[in-house]
Amino acid sequence: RQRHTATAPVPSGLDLGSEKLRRAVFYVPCSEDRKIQKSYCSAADCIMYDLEDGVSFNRKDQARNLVLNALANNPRTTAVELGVRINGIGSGLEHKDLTAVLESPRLNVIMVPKVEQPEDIHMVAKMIKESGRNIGIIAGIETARGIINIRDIAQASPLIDALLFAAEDYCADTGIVRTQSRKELYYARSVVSTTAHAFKKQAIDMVTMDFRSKQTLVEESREGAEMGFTGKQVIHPAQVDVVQELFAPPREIVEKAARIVKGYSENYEIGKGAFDLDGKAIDMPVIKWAYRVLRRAELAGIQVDSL
Ligand code: 1VU
Repeated sequence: RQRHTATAPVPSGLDLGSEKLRRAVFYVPCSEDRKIQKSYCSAADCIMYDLEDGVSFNRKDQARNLVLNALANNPRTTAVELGVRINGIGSGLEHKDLTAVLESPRLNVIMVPKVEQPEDIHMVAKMIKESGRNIGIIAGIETARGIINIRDIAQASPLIDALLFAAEDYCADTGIVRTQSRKELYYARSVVSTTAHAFKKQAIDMVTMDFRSKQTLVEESREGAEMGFTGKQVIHPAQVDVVQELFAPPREIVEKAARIVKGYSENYEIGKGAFDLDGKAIDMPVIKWAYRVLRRAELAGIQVDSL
């Protein structure tokens, strides 16, 4: 893989080390052995074994047993992140879920659903710390209360590495009626994306529930990426590749970013901070954006040949 060879220093204040590949977060209901088997060949960046809403209430104990096998038997070792969505805080199941899944050496991340206040995270973070393990937390923002408390939730623990928005639960909580335009969700989605970036977390967008429609998936994925989300939840194997492609920077954007970084390097040599590229002014914010695009492209395995 070629890397850029700019002699100019990477612009200050740019934390590219926190960038991480987590484009598709793929829910696998842990009460269904066939789906667990299917997850073993998934190329999703993050497989999220589900103990919560994908599992009916009378299968919770069975799912808790199956999740340990699923984690142990998933044959992909380093290339995939393995997570578990536990039942919500206050459900009466969360403690049992956590105690069970923290036994697994394969667990990388825990998703806490329907987080409404920082205290919901504190108990999970405490149990992770006591286990002595290096496990991240994804905080699910799924209610109006979660939205208004999101700033405190994001700071509840350094273990939180992503905020996630769930549209269906948000509508269930508020009575909002979904429309094809998705305009009724823009505010909440923007709050989640903006807050995540403010605290250097990832932002994971809603599920496309119309899972047989590729067109809807493409539209929603493009829109989510444009709104600053770094990834998206998926519920069906056919959604994974589409989402992973659309949450990696497109080739033309990568090429443009590469030319900007190259131009930055050349102009740095002659002492120019701003320069003209194809009639567009390029200055420091654009250069920082270009570095971020190249880092994401590198993580997604996209070759940058023009450098
Ligand atoms: O070809 P096979 O029969 O071996 O496999 C089927 C099917 O079992 C498998 N598959 C999955 N495998 C793993 N994880 C999945 N999530 C998953 N979904 C399907 O793929 C093969 C083809 O499936 P299909 O096209 O025949 O689809 P089904 O009718 O079997 O399943 C459709 C649903 C929507 C029921 C299924 O995809 C599913 O259960 N998805 C997960 C739903 C879920 O987890 N919901 C909660 C999370 S979302 C949320 O909380 C926010 C609203």
